[in-house]
Amino acid sequence: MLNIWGRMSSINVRKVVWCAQELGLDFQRTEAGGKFGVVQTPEYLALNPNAVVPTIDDGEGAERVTLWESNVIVRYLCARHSLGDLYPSELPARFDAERWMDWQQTTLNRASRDAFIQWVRTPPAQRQPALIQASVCATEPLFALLDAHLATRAHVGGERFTMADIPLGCEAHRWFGLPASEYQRPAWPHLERWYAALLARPAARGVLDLSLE
Ligand SMILES: N[C@@H](CCC(=O)N[C@@H](CS)C(=O)NCC(=O)O)C(=O)O
Repeated sequence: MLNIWGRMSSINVRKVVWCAQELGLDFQRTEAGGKFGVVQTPEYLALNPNAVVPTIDDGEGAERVTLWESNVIVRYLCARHSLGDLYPSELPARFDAERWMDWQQTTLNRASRDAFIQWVRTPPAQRQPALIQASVCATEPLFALLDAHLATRAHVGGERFTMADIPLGCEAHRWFGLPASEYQRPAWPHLERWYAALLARPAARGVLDLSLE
């Protein structure tokens, strides 16, 4: 049984839950992080000394794996359960997927985070418009880049769905879910077509259809 710790309001937990659902895994999720606490307990810190979510525990005996870092967890689950499909076995396809996953974590997420935190998690009176503006200015060209990439392929890694679609799909979910009263995003037709295809995947239910609250 795969154990996942983390609250569904976290983009990083959503990646792991969606991945487990894509793979048809039997899993148990324990609420942790945010209002649920747990992450500062000695038991949790022994699993993840960063005191953040998600964390997983999987397998038994010599096969047992305890992991943190959401994109690494997605890689691990796909490698273990979907080698040659969600986890490409050919090196060019694999590292293309890896590259986009790192780009999500190090570039797109870093740019988009402030707009999300300010518009979704911060009361209006405490918001900092300069932070929002800088985040929007940094993020829109990145989504435009992804839109251009998707103009010539159905999914991030090519024609088929791979592990790379999961972190980027979760990032699109968060940006597309920004309050319409505050933000109108530019038209990104290829990105929107790709995102609609992700939303239609049965395994994305309970993840991409969640509100951001
Ligand atoms: N790079 C880490 C980031 C993990 C992270 O920052 N998680 C946030 C939620 S998205 C967290 O645990 N915040 C503290 C909390 O929820 O208590 C990953 O991808 O797993």
